[in-house]
Amino acid sequence: MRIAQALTIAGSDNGGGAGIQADLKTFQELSVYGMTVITAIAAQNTTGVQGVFPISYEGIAQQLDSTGDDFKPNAVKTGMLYSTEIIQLVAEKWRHYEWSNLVIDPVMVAKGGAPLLQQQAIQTLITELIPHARITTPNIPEAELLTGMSIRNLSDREEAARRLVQMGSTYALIKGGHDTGGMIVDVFYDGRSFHYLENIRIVTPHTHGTGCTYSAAITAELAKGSSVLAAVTTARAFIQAAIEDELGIGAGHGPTNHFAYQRRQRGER
Ligand code: PXL
Repeated sequence: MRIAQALTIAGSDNGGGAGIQADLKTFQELSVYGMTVITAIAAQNTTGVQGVFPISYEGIAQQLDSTGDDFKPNAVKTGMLYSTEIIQLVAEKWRHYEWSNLVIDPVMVAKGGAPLLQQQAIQTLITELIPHARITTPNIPEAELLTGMSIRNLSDREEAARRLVQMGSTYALIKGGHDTGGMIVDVFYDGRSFHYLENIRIVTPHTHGTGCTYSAAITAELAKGSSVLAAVTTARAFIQAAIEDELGIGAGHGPTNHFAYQRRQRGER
């Protein structure tokens, strides 16, 4: 049996709830072999980010080459890319190795406000990487920065999704978690029509790594050959379970429960 393989190009979260740690756990839970290219190391816990240490350009370039020269990932996800130079490097290697199924989680700031992408790099993300994306998955604040529009209601979310597709992302997912309602509505756009993924909001502080986990689940499903809508639908159930079955780890914003979805599938809940 040939196992589906996925690569994440992202930052490290020593606390294990976000970044490459969340991605690998999610890939594993969804039966996908995971690989990593680490862009930066964040020092953090559930109370905040204490430091961010970028990996050298050469260090990232060699990780990409070592991966691309031997492995053939079926899907690739990007998380924290940090700088213009790293985004340009990833775009160059993307073309060189002819990878497919790029999932862009346009990570910009950590929950406490620590910057994970330099301000001037947003434009590079738009011009260099988004045109290669199979799907781009911003939350509302990220979608506002990418599109330059303010997003207040559902039709704004639809317009933001249209703009991401105009930028060259084949599909777009605008996540509704930063809205305030009791229902969270994620807007999915395939270039022609919209689909709405609606879920009840779980009131909990334990949402650290939600965006990473959600986009990692999409990447895993794409690696296995799912359609993009099917991948997003499964990933939405994965993240909902991970938020509902909270682990209660740490004194602040704890991680989501990466075990929850498969435990439910096995009837263990
Ligand atoms: O959730 C965004 C994110 C992504 N990647 C890394 C992070 C965080 C948030 O803290 O630390 C490495």
